[in-house]
Amino acid sequence: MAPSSFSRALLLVLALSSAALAPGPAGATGVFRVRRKFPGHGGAGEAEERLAALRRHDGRRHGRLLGAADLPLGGVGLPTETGLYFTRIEIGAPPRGYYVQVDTGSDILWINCVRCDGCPTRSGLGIELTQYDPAGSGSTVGCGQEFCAAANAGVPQPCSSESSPCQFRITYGDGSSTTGFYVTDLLQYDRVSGDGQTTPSNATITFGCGAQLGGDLGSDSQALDGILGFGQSNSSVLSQLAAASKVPKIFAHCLDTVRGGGIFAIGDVVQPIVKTTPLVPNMPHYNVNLEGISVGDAILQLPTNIFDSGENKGTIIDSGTTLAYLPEEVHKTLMAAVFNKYQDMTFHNYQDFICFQFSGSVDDGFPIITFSFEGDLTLNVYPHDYLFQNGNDFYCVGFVNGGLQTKDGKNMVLLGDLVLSNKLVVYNLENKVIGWTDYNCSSSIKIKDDMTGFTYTVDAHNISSGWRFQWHKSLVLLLVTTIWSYLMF
Ligand SMILES: *[C@@H]1O[C@H](CO)[C@@H](O)[C@H](O)[C@H]1NC(C)=O
Ligand SMILES: *[C@@H]1O[C@H](CO)[C@@H](O)[C@H](O)[C@H]1NC(C)=O
Ligand SMILES: *[C@@H]1O[C@H](CO)[C@@H](O)[C@H](O)[C@H]1NC(C)=O
Ligand SMILES: CC(=O)N[C@H]1CO[C@H](CO)[C@@H](O)[C@@H]1O
Repeated sequence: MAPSSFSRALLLVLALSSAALAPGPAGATGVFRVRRKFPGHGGAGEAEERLAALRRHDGRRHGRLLGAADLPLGGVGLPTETGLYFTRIEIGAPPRGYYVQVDTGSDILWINCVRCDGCPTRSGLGIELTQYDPAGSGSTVGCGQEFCAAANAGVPQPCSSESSPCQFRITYGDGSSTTGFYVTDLLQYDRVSGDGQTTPSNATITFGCGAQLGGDLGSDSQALDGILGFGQSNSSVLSQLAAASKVPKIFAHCLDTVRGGGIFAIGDVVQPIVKTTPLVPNMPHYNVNLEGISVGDAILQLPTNIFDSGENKGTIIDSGTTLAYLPEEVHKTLMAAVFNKYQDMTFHNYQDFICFQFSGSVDDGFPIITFSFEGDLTLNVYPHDYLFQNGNDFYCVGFVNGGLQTKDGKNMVLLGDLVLSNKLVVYNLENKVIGWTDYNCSSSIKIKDDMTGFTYTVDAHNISSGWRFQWHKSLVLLLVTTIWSYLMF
């Protein structure tokens, strides 16, 4: 199992430079749960051309009798709680259930497999972990199969025998990783079939079977059975369901920090209607063009082109990341504006977060931050969202100083759950736009079912009940992150 050659990896360096602040907050109560996986991808060029061809193929398919799917959500995306959102999927015949993180920042679905080396057996999230057995109804994908080439982003890899397993490897910068091979099996999902109702439905999908887990991914505190990538590549579950004419390439999430869980649905959302902004084309992630930031009524004075990060254009929208990451200059200017009224405030540096004592309502004491995007779309971030409470009258700022440094040394903005929560976010890959609106994530949305022409409500779920946060476990993944896939044989 020696690695052969790696595909060109986009190395993303998180510069974690926090101001020198007074240490030792009195009110702090524990270790924050922050997940920051953000994987990069192979180079553009060839890989993108291949993916573009696959997308054109998807666009040509006819007979649009597409249904909708409902994915029950659990978790709370706050650093003081689970720090992530997950869903439960069923795989195999007969089906077994697996808990997987929902992540719009990566592409493939992978789950831990039986006899997996280093995989967790218990989870601090209070869920029961299950390891997948490919010897059941699954079949191994050979490295000669088209899926393997597409999943490896078109980087030519030697393949000694057509039937040698198609390998995958995802590595995170803190040394955590998952390695394994692709298998094909039956996915059971809930097709939306009435108001608040679903019917079991199935589709054959290809996903990663994790054979070896290294580093913090295997630690108990935030352990899940795997990760369900909702990226736009041809290898994502969404693309596979769309290619099988099961669903349109449209999905939406509403991540609830008030009650936990929320809404995650695949299908054509008709209520609420959201304003949208175009996706930056040919990007491996969901990138949009950020044009400016306002604090209260004042527009932040920032250097022109600060949000134009060269080769990797735009701002990344990523549900698999807990916080929001800003380039140093943006962070500095933003913090100065937010705390403008409080010149005498004493700050504490707690696990690289800026924290402070405050009594009263933060919504009354602090301004709303508004991000403005191409096409007149705005994103309001309220004080109760960007200032998270960590003990009595003690708050920390969820904006992290240090963007994602790309190969060409430019910093990118990454917006995670901190700013995406309590909003309905719609990813319409058919129209290549993304949009959102403030929303009550404990309520419901309406989705049009092309199969019947009817419009159905999809309700919020919360599969985290019974779960209680355990403070003693530590997992802070605020490090260099990189990913690559390659063939091993
Ligand atoms: C998959 O779905 C088909 C048709 O919807 C159904 O006939 C079949 O029994 C399902 N298979 C399993 C294993 O659930
Ligand atoms: C959100 O929706 C839920 C369910 O409909 C309702 O109980 C709750 O009061 C709503 N919250 C707000 C703030 O309107
Ligand atoms: C969701 O789960 C959390 C954690 O178990 C629980 O506190 C909350 O009451 C649940 N919310 C609903 C609406 O069931
Ligand atoms: C996983 C998957 O659906 N792969 C598909 C990507 O697109 C090509 C070409 O259209 C299909 O042949 C693959 O099956």
